[in-house]
Amino acid sequence: MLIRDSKSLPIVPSGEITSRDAYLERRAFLRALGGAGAAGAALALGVAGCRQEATAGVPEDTITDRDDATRYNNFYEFGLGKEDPSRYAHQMRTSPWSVQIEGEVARPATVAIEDLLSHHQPEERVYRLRCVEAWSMVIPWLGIPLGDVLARFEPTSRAKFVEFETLYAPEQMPGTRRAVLDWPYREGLRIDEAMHPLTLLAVGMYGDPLPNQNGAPLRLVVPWKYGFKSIKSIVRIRLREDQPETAWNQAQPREYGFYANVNPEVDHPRWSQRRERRIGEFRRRETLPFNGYAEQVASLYTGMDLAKHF
Ligand SMILES: Nc1nc2c(c(=O)[nH]1)N[C@H]1C(S)=C(S)[C@@H](COP(=O)(O)O)O[C@H]1N2
Ligand SMILES: [Mo]
Repeated sequence: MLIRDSKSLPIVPSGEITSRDAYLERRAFLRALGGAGAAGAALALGVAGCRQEATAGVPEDTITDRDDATRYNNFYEFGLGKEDPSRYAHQMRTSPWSVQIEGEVARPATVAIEDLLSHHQPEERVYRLRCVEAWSMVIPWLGIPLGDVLARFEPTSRAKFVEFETLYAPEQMPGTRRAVLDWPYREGLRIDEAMHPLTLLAVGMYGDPLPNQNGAPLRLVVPWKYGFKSIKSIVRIRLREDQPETAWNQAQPREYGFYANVNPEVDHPRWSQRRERRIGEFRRRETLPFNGYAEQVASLYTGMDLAKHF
């Protein structure tokens, strides 16, 4: 299986896995998820796999400080400031939580999150996260390939796209009292993007369950796309024949495309995407095509004009 093969392991090149000791102390959470064995294997592969992928000329990646990843966030349902989510997201009730899976599937269902997760072994994946605002981080996620989850509900032959929806609970989400976006936050993927083995449904990070500000209890992670595609706190997954409307594309269609693949050649109308600021670093980095995952995903877009379908 692709993700168990150290050569294709979707891990960023990293000299030092700085918080490795911290992970080893957090086995209890992994065990609770039923994935102690799998997570152990992923850790070992992660350390070995990193070295092989280091490429000449590209500075090595180091895992972002956990405090940065949990205090510098975008989660507009809790406000526009980077520290608003860590300040206010505790107001979101994440238990009980269920996810509605509907549309073009043979077995639509409303599933409690515990049931959804009980069929899968969470894995650790260290991914770069590149925000469209030109900052980036490197985050060790715990999650399940989205494709494995979708397969259980049996997508029909008409399922060409997947639409996702975040919880919309104004009394718990002070940011939704302003019409910054047309709530609920919605995102979408083409079905082949959704089924791609890099695409993750994350339930944890840094060896712990997801903090609310990072999208507890369940969020999408699509590492080769700008961060706004990685929708947080998901309550609905709808398979569809037609391309869904997405919240950011609806708000600013010229600035936020449906595809949103990380691309140094296509500037945001208001700033360049050629470089990025890695949180915790001083010098800016070159933006990598598909955020460094071109080898794994470029073939999904063969024949497409990526400046037009940005
Ligand atoms: N529901 C929801 N999901 C969201 C957002 C949001 O405002 N609301 N922001 C997105 C953006 S712009 C980014 S960069 C990432 C940030 O994820 P992080 O805070 O875990 O680093 O979440 C994405 N998912
Ligand atoms: Mo973002």
